[in-house]
Amino acid sequence: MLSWVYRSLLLGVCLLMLWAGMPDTAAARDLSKQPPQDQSIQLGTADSQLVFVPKDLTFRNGSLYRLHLSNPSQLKHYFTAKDFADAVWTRKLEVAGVEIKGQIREIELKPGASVEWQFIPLKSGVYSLVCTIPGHAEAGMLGHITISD
Ligand SMILES: [Cu+2]
Repeated sequence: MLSWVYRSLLLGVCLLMLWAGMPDTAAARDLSKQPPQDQSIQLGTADSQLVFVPKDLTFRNGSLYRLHLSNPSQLKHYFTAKDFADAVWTRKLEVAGVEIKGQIREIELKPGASVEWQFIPLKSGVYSLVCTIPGHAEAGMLGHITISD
């Protein structure tokens, strides 16, 4: 029969083993190290429709994403979602061999341009997306971005 001293010792050893296992767990919790999930959005269409395709995007809080933005149209467009931009941590924005790091507020895409935006959503909610070129939102260039728990 084990006395409480032995039981305490056993518990201590177990806790020590748990603690020894911690470095692995801590490394797995570095959210920026996870493989990115790909999603795409088009700003306008090749036949000049003033829409986002798709008009709604959904991301999961805490996951790393690589959002491919492209403009297949003949007009320039804006990806403006300021509240969404404030609700994510940007890992980088990559375009034609250039990486931009830091907070992103708004992205302008000229005809034929494309860019990759890597970010991790941090704050759940539904955010509005709009193209701020005069007349485009009125014509339907609007959408929503959802960050789910
Ligand atoms: Cu537009």
